[in-house]
Amino acid sequence: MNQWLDFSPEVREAKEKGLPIVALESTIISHGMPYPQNVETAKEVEEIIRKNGAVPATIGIMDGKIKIGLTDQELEFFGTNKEISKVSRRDFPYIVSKKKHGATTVAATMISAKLAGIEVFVTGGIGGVHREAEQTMDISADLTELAQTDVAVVCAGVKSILDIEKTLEYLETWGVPVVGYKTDEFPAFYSRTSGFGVDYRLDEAEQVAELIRTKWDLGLKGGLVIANPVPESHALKEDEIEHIIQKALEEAKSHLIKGKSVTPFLLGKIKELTQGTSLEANIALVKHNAEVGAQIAAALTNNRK
Ligand code: PSU
Ligand code: MN
Repeated sequence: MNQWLDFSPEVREAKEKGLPIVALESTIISHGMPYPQNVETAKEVEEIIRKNGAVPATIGIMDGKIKIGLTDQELEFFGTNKEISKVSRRDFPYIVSKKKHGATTVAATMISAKLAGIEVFVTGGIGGVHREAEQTMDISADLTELAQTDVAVVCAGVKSILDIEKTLEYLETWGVPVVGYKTDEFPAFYSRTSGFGVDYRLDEAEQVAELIRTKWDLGLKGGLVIANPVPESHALKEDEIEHIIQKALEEAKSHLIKGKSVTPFLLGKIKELTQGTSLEANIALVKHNAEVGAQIAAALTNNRK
């Protein structure tokens, strides 16, 4: 298996010493945020993870190698190269066998983290069931990955470009626990609320670690969603963002956007229409997730000893 993986020296050392490690995705860098904020945020998020007692491992594919841990120079590469494709489970074997570069989505980062023996993964938002999925069948491969791959994903919920209710139904069907971290409500990325509850609320990283360990000890395969709301100081008004999302969805429809382009198109439109504020919220919530994810990873490591 290791022939595919290329560990950075920092992550390799952490593995040898049994230190807590947190995986990070590269699609958020290559396709989720503009330059230079994408690279700045990626570096700051890594620092936050280190400060909170874990080792960051940003994951991406370079020349067909699955890189577990990227140097600052490699982060810069993912943040500036326009040719890097978005890689989900479906795309993974092609990109690796052709020795190409690829930015890993939540699904592909989970696959890589599992191969590398990393249990906790921090991101901004996960993919989900799209609005009107009953017609388009557009359901993110992130959800089927959560159903089968043993990685806990810390996120700020899902953007309401998606159908949040259907996304939660899908996760229930596939047995993926949705935990609210210090919240009773499932957060909607830019806002702390969505109108939908979580399955279980937990208020301590140790409790989350215990739940994760118990799930896997019971032989219940698959991931978990740990939903951590955007900090109050950076939350956007729900009706404002809904208006913008409506507009983005209409444009996607009129441009006949399909398949893996849908999410990047919508993210790009939202960015364009909200200018600074949505990007600031995005950066703040990822940093907050990094703090919580590092604490959960540290608690999980203690839990195993
Ligand atoms: N949602 C966000 N920001 C993101 C993504 C989703 O709020 O950057 C990215 C993640 O990498 C996620 C992917 O895994 O989009 C989902 O794409 P799709 O809907 O095509 O599965
Ligand atoms: Mn899709």
